[in-house]
Amino acid sequence: MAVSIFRPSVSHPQNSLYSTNSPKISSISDRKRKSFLHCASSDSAPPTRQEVSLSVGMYLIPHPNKVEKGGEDAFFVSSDNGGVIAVADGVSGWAEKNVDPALFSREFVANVSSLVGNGEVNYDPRILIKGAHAATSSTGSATVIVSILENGILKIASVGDCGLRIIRKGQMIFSTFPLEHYFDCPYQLSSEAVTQTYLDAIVSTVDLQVGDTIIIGTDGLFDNVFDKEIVSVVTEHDDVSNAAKALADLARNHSVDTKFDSPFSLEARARGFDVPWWKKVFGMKLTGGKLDDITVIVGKVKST
Ligand SMILES: [Mn+2]
Repeated sequence: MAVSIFRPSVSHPQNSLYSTNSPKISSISDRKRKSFLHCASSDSAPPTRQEVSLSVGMYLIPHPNKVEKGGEDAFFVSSDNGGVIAVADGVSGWAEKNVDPALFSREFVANVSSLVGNGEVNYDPRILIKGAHAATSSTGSATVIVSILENGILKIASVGDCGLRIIRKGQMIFSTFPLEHYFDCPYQLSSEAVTQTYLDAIVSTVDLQVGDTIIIGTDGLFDNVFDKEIVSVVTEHDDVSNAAKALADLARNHSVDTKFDSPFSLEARARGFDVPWWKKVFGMKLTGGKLDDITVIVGKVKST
């Protein structure tokens, strides 16, 4: 098992997925409050928001067959510009065309890191996706999610089935929902003209409160772990790094458990996929988790 951390400061973006034995914690400051207040219109009082920051823990467990290359998920966590988190999941089908699915996701995430702080992005996660997609020259495709923290507000843009959850006082108060063409074929950004763009991103904004916990992950997490399990794991672990590891470990355990009735198998049956009729006669049904790369990022909202 390895923790892979994308470090944006290195100069060769495609080789910048590093492994380490200890999850990294970084503090993200929401530093743009002054300019926000400055820009507020004078005839309405600016909202008095508490200045907040995030403590972030992260954990990645590659697919068992992709451990050596570090999997095909990629992520970026920034301490610049009020906090940017980006996760991309390289679409594995490209391997059938002799294309490494990790190239597109890693380059996309490296391009997000280069664009952070660019004035044109202007705290808009959709524009950040647009720029990073345009700058990505690798062949391939990826599902992506980008969140930007500004003035206590989390702005989220998602293309495909990466996800984000927010837990407040033991309750899940926000969840993204996946977009897909058909079962197991998510919306995705790609090197081909026919697929989705930033215009297809689902955009949300959430007013954060101190104490909120944000969970961002790839489908390797959400296909294998139910929301109610996410709530209980997060509630049990105060430390964000421990929470990220515990969620990733749970997702891995479920992904290799052929008896576990996972979110993925429930969804598959709901879409009409199941064991043959003669197995149903014996009370059998399609179960099991989904083997995949598992990326989990947990952020806890703190007052600065
Ligand atoms: Mn995946």
